[in-house]
Amino acid sequence: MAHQVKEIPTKPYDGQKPGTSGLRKRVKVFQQEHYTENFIQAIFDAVPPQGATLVVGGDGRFFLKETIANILKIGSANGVKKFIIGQNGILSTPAGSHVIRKRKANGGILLTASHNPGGPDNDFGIKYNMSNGGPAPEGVTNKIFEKTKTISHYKVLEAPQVDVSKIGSFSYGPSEVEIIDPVSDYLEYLQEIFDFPLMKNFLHNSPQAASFKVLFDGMHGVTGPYAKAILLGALGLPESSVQNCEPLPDFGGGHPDPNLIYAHTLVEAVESAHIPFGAASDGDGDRNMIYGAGAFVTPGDSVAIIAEYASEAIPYFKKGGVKGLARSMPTSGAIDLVAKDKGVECFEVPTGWKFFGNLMDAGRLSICGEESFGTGSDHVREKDGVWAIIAWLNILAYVNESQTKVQGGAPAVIGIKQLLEKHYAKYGRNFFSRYDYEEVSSEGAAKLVDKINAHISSGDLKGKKFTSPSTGTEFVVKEAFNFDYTDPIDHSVSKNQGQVVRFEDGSRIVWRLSGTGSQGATVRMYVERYVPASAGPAELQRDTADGLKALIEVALEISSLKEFLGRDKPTVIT
Ligand code: VG1
Ligand code: CO
Repeated sequence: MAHQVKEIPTKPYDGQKPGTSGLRKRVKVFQQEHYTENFIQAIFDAVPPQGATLVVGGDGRFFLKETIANILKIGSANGVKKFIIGQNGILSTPAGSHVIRKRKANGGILLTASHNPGGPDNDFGIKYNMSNGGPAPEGVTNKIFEKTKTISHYKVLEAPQVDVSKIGSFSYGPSEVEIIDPVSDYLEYLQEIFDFPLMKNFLHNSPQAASFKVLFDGMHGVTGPYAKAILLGALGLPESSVQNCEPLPDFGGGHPDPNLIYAHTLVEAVESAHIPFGAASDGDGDRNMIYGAGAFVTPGDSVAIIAEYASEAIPYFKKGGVKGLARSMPTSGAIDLVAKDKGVECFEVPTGWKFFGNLMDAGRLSICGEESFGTGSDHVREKDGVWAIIAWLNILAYVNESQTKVQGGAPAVIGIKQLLEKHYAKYGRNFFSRYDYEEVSSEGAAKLVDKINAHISSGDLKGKKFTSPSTGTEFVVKEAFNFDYTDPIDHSVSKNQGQVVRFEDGSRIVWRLSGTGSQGATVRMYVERYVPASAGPAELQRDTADGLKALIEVALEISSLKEFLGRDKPTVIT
């Protein structure tokens, strides 16, 4: 049967360059005439989809349905053979990655602006993923960007809009469409990865069960249905173990970013009810925060602790082993210490999950993380919030069970706090914090970058001593450089991925411009200070802000940040 395909003339838009994680803009920008259509056609011009199977889904935010309709129209006209779409357009980012891999699709389009707020006045995003389930590497995103600059028309199939609300298959013009349950493939996979019988036993029958309560906060993002299926369904926890688990197009007006500031509903609930295990995830489900009463786990510590216990506690790693570890450059070096202890490789890659994919595909990387509340493994090719949360539950169940075996009777619960303390006592502690200056002027941000670059090229910081005005602590600069990365597998080079100043005592400061902001510029400043285990419990258990105060003062001084950005305080501290 001949299907009607129409060519619509269009003109290029400026600025359709995918950032750290796809194209992210205000909804209003995507709503401009032909704007979204241009970008979708550019994807298909860069990666021709003839005969391809394409997975499509997103985090449920405003403008999702309209975009899915466009992907179907344009994709079908460009030759997509089959679309696999989450029911109602819903697929968490990691579940999308899994569906691509499991069903051997050629790629996928994930519709999310992650942790950025949603709704008509907020953000939307489009990201292309490859057949390995991971975000397209820079070679591909650059090609997409090139296509957006010369686009002159896009193709559409002339057909009525399809209904994505019912599970099942139907044909759409020359293509096939399958609407799938967004949760079931993923749930089944997690049940293979983790020790569900161990967790169930711990949560229901162990001596610690009565006092070990769990609270998960979906922040009205995409993970609500996943968390309910896993925590309430598979693990049999009571309804009271989840909150904010209805996905909403505007995330209930909130900022779906799981950190101490935006996930305050979780923090407050955990503290007021003394809940030992709290967790939250972001809009599209790839980020996570682990927070128990009185104990916040920094993402750098979280991935290090998962790496520490994985091969003992988690069936997936018991079976496959831990091949290597990795972190993004600004992330603290806690995981490096675990890698050293275990004698496995550890990689430092630029910010953005796409940089982990080649290492995983090559069988050299099993567990990795980013300081931005991203943790994951080679089970998929995206970071995975729910995976990280269940990994923690699995590990806590394991250490408590091991302790019960040794001591018998009803030993005290080993909670998040005790596990952190144990880790610090073995490895020392990497105090870490990130300061974000959001939506500052691009001009000011450029001046800040230029100033640090001037220091880097003149070498004038080397050997220079900086003294914190409030504590008197001295820091002597060891080196200052721009972080460039050569991928060990395909040897592609990514330059200028952050400016680093390292000190003699091992502390460091990093500055980077965000690649996910949708407006103006966002400057991120990362500070890290290592305290060895020999410093003793009092030093190791200090409050983060206190442990980093001196270094932050020095970081502000070196960069003249306040002067260039005109901001006295960061927008967010994590
Ligand atoms: C930020 C984080 C980075 C993360 C990216 C996507 O990027 O710093 O670590 O990979 O967001 O996260 P940037 O360029 O703004 O610093 V999310 O949960 O999109 O998908
Ligand atoms: Co996200």
